[in-house]
Amino acid sequence: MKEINIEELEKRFQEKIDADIRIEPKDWMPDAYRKTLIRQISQHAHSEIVGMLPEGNWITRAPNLRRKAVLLAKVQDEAGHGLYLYSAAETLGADREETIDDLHSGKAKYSSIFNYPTLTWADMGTIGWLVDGAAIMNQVPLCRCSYGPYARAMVRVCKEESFHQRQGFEIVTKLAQGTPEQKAMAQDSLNRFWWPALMMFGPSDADSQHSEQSMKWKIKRNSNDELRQMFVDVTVPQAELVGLTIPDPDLKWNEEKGSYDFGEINWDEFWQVVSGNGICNKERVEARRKAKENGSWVREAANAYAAKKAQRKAS
Ligand code: FAQ
Repeated sequence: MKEINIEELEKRFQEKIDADIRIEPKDWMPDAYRKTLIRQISQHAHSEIVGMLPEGNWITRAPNLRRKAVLLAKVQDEAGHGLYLYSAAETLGADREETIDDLHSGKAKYSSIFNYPTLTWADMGTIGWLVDGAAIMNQVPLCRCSYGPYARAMVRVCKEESFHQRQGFEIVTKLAQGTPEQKAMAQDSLNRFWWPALMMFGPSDADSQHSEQSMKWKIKRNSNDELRQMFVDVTVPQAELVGLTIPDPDLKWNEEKGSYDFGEINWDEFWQVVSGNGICNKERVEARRKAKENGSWVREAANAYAAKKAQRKAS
């Protein structure tokens, strides 16, 4: 039988990608493609799981039963997203236990946005509106990602994120149309979350290490700056509609471009947060570490039960 060399395999792989043919778990793929996907998907999974913490913090303090039920459902959805994503990473050979341990040791990244505190009820609105809004902008193109299990997981995730975005915008709208104190609370929340939401899209294209290769492999379909610009363009009119002000003195409609110009992101702050020095980084990782520790008796009991059952079956 004719042996196929690695260059030939890589060439055929890229041809499949160029023809928009999905890559599935048992297909041949370059090691670097597998590694990039495991990195991105596991970071994405961690973001969903850590992302439950800032909102989970407000479930007991939701202002009425309806708001509590909606917030509870939203936070549970995020847990589900994390689980689909850990499963998608497993289809590439990642070990779930090791992946989670990497989060707990501080080795693995997760989205910078979840290292900012949620100080008021208005933050529940702003997170849905801006954070889920940014997540959708980034994730809709991922539904066309070249790797099948990731792309398929994104379809359901995006549908749920869309509901999250609407519930957030509804909270913000209510507050912005409420008493002067409520409107001030919504504005203060927007002031604190606007710039961190823009940072969610990652470093500028000039500084993005992975974008060029990930776009060639059609893991990413748009660059970080393209998606950030699209997010600004859809979000500014929404703020105007509810009478809130985007905290950026350089924000200006550019007629020629047909989009908004906006101010410079504080990249020092971004890299500080990404490297573990944000306001809540330590607290977030500690909360996840403790959750694993507190649940160890359940896993031990389940394993002991499974072992006993297997023993009985064998005897
Ligand atoms: N935070 O070369 P690039 C959500 C890292 S889900 C932290 O541009 P890439 C749902 C990046 O990993 C939100 N780190 O990287 C929800 C890389 O480091 P590495 C999460 C960041 O991968 C809502 C380095 O910087 N979404 O919110 C960030 O091509 C509400 C260089 O960057 C996803 O994960 C950041 N913001 O592009 C839950 C979507 N940005 O790995 C609860 C999938 C960059 O070399 C409540 N991921 N880095 O050590 C992606 O689309 C991409 O991975 C990007 C980054 C766009 C995030």
